[in-house]
Amino acid sequence: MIQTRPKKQPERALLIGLEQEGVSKWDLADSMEELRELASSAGAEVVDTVTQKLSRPTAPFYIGKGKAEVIKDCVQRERVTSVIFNDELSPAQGRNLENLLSRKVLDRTQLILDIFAQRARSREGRLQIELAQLQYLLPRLTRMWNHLSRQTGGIGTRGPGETQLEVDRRRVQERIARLERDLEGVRKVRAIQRQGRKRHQWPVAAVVGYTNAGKSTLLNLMTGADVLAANQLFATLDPTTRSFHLPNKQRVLLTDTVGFLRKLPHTLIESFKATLEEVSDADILIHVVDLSHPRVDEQMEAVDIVIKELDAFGKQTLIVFNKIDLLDQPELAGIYVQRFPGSVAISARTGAGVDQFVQALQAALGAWRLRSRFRVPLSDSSLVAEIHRVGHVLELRYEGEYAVITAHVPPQLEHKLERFADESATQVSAETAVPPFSG
Ligand SMILES: Nc1nc2c(ncn2[C@@H]2O[C@H](COP(=O)(O)OP(=O)(O)OP(=O)(O)O)[C@@H](O)[C@H]2O)c(=O)[nH]1
Ligand SMILES: [Mg+2]
Repeated sequence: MIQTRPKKQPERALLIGLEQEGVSKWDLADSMEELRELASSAGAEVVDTVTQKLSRPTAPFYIGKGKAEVIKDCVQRERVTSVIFNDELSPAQGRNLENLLSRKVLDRTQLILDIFAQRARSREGRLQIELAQLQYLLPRLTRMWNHLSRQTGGIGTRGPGETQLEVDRRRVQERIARLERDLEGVRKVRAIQRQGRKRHQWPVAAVVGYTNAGKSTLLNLMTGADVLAANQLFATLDPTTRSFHLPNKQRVLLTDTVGFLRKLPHTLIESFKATLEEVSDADILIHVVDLSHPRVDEQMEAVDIVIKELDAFGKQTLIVFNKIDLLDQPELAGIYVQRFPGSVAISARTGAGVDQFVQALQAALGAWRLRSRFRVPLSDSSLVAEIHRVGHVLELRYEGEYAVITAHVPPQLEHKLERFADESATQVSAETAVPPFSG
């Protein structure tokens, strides 16, 4: 990445986490490790980590009052410039902690937002991140206002201050509305672009996965693209689409997009709708997994959760276990491939296993080459919605009480739709079977 800003002294960060009831020591250690990675991805230097065992966060300070005092000492001794908490803080907790510690207080959400803000390059990315930041800020404006009133001194400033707060709040709300309008425009443009791709009938595969799993590296390897691939979290923010040909000459579009993370802030997913629609609208998902990561199962689960949130669950998915060149126990690859039938194990760095990946993708897309026609009663709206969600609709007509849909659908949906197959469907697919995709 090109460093556009002058080099500053790195922030000295102290990380704080809670070991809560129902959360194992392991989970805490993991998420603290992830917080550390997030902090260094944001450019901070982690000075120390403090954890506390509590049944639940306290209302005023998140941690216990006594612990907060201990942290205050540590902050001064270690010349800490920012204190980062492992969960989202309430507006009141943030305010109290800042008052007590006299340092910048951040939570996990703000840290992630900050990394996104640093990475955003495109106009779309910037609009999305600004929206997420303002939505985070809005309920916390009082905290900012308290800072100001302290600086300008107490008596007499209260009335005008409050008015100012109202003005600020309205401004932020107006800006949010403006950003939402602009992003709606972006969504429309993206939808038109996708429509264009559909006309070509090239299947679209969205590369999804936990951040740092190797999605961009795989895209670069397959398509010769030049997407930044780096050992940092959220290296990719903007979706990039490139095409390549399978051995059978079929052309496939691969879309690389933003990585997922456990506890990904909801405001962020909401704001990144325009970008993430590339995922919900894809024909097939390629789920890239870093098999060398010690918490591989949890990462896969986190990705599934985000996929559900994006309403893309149930789409045909090809699981790709990556980074097999880094495995201490090489037999792990075989174990995982067996556990997830249809998956493949590769190294996007060395190219090992990539032939199998290509074969698996070709096989998975083979089913897409048959188009079928279905007559679905309009009363069965959930089925019509499902065809749209997991299929690739080429044509939609209404005939009385029926929707007549011509679509490519994955095998599992084809079974479900058997009884709705149009009389002439077999003939249709034989006559107008999609010619080999050509580029
Ligand atoms: N050893 C090894 N390293 C890999 C492999 N694939 C990717 N990497 C490295 O892993 C790091 C992350 O790769 P990326 O391709 O940027 O990962 P990503 O999934 O696009 O990550 P984000 O865009 O940040 O979500 C980079 O340093 C890659 O060089 C692999 O198969 N083996
Ligand atoms: Mg990437």
